[in-house]
Amino acid sequence: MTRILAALSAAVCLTAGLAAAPAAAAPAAAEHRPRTLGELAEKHHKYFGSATDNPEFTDAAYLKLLGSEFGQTTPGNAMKWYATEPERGVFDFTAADQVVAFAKAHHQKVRGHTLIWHNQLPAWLTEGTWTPDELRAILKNHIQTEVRHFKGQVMHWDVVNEAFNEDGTYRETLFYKTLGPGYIADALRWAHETDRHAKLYLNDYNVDGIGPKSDAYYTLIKQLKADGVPVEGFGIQGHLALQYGFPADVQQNMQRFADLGVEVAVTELDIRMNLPATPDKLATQATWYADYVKACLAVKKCVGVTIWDYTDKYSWIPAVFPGEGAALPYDENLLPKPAYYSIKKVLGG
Ligand code: 9MR
Repeated sequence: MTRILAALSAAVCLTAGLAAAPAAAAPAAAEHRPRTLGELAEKHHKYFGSATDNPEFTDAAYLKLLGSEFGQTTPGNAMKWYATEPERGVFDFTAADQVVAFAKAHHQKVRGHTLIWHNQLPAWLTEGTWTPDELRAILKNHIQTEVRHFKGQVMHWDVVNEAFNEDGTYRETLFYKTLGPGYIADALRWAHETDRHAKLYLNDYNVDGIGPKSDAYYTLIKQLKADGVPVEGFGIQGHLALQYGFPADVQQNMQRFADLGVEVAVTELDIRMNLPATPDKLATQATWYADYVKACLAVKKCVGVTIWDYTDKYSWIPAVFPGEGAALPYDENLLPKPAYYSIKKVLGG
């Protein structure tokens, strides 16, 4: 059909004495450029993104793909407390600004990660002793200064990261121990006061399916909503491992949060395996990636998927799980793996 139309239009142009080639060639060229994961996801009104980290910014080949293939990015470390407030009251947004500037230059959305987490805190904070009033003031200042700095540039904030244990009890962090569970509602309110447009998320791992940990978030978010606290999203990290099986009920779990009135995002997807990677394992990994993305596509309020960096060259896995790796859709040479093609297919590419 396209060919017939092109031929017809060429004939018409020729008859009219006009140059036919540019008119016919332009749409053909556009049609043949393969769609990126970001563009394909956009057709579903979702984003497909990748985390990144500042040391990778010296790798031109890496940056080229980061900037072209993905519609969203998350700084993997640059927005964490140790990086942004290395001394009490002294803020440094240099690293995070670098990521945000890159995202802006490549028309990418940015997820802000993370305002409160028990890891990667500066020594001045963990080594100090604080009264509840002092810690509350420190927390409020940290949240509001960071949110203000990125106002208008960050679409989501992971306001609190990893607040629960596996059994659904509160994690005994500095914040919980000093302030009690109310620190979560306070943090959400302080962030919302500063940026009314950024969507405020709670984010965790091992909450892919229905179980004690995701139940704890379900109960908490329901209560926060009932209390009028500005929680607007649930972030499912999605750090999976082939040896533990694909989590059950991913779509149903997303849907129950959507039904509570919050949006859902897959925030840190990666699927590791025991090395060496074999064709069989890579094929299973490809199916898992596709199934995970499919679950998000099936839930209207699942707004997008972020992989926790896109290449095995820069994955966090080998350093933390010795003997495991190959977790991302591109290999260490930045070549697409079966998972890349399976994601693309599910997105309609
Ligand atoms: O990708 C991050 C890695 O570079 C850091 O060394 C690590 C420190 O714990 O944190 C990684 O990102 C984590 C994220 O912030 C929260 N969810 C788990 C991620 C993997 O550890």
